Amino acid sequence: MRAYWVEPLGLLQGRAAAAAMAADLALPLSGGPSVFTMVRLIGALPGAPPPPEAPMALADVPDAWQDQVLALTRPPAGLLGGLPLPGALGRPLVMGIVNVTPDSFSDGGVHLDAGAAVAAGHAMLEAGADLLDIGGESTRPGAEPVPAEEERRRILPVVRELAKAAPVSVDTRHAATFAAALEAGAEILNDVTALRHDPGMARLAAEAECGVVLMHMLGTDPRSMQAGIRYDDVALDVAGFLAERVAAAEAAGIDRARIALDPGLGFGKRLAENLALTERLPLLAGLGCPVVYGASRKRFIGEITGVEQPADRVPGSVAAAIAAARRGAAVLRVHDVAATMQALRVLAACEAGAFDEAV
Ligand code: HH2
Repeated sequence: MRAYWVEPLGLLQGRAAAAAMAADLALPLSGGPSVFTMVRLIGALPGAPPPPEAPMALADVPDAWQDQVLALTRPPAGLLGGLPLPGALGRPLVMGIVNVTPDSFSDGGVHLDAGAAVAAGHAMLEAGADLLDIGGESTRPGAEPVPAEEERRRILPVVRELAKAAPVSVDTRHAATFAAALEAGAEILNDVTALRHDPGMARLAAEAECGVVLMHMLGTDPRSMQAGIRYDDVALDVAGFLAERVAAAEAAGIDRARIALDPGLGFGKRLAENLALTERLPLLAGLGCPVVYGASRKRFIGEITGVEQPADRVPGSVAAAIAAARRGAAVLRVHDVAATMQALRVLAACEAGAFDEAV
């Protein structure tokens, strides 16, 4: 497990970010648009004395840590094989969720029919989605596994149609499903087990040269992931896990420029862990890969607000997405594309103090 981290703090956006950069008080987080003005040094560099524990201004960072700080500023080598990074676009990409399942926690049964799923995907693209994530197996806490054959039956016609219109990722743990999805036009693998469930998955993804989302989850089984939750420090533990999964993916031949990382909200996390991971999202910038963030309609939004029905959690979900956007997320995985796009556009205009149609 990695023994040292630099946590970016004091983030700014828009005109405030530009002013702090001009005054040499800030550095871009993963190439921007957010910048950071302070850091917390965590752990110990090999051969160097332990750093002060308190957050410090960038000017006070000891020489031995400068390289680690610089690593936070570089844009990742790529986003899932060719999609634009937030530094270039001025906002994160929006990934619309199309669950072709009877039992997903928030939209189960809504798009079970292929025609309805395809129509939902097109509506999300109309509303501004940059890519679509298609899944045929619910991974909500306690969900029963779906045979890979049934999963394929559900998603393939949907992938085939929607891949004609937009980049499509497939939310699956099964290599056989993903192999068929690639043939149907999918370009990105979204594996909630970070290539740990199916031994054939890493090789398949390497050979396909596709984008790969590696997500943190406790264990690999949604039936048991919420049992016995324990972390030393959830943000560092999740970052350490993701660092190991990037190394494993690279060892299997997957190019780092194709990898994105996701803290996996709700996958072996309670309210406190979900909030800590959101608030400390900038820590993941040190891993050098873009970050995917998915809070949409999840239980912790209901726990904060008292809203029972997942479909009624749109405003809370948008607030979480905006919090992640300000903390450097490159992709927001959402059910409610129109609401998220509206919020991102208004956020960009308010922070710039001006309206730029391109954002
Ligand atoms: N969350 C869910 C499923 N897949 N993939 C990534 N990368 N990140 C996530 O946060 C994530 C995910 C769970 O949400 P949903 O797809 O809406 O529900 P279900 O698993 O019940 O289909």
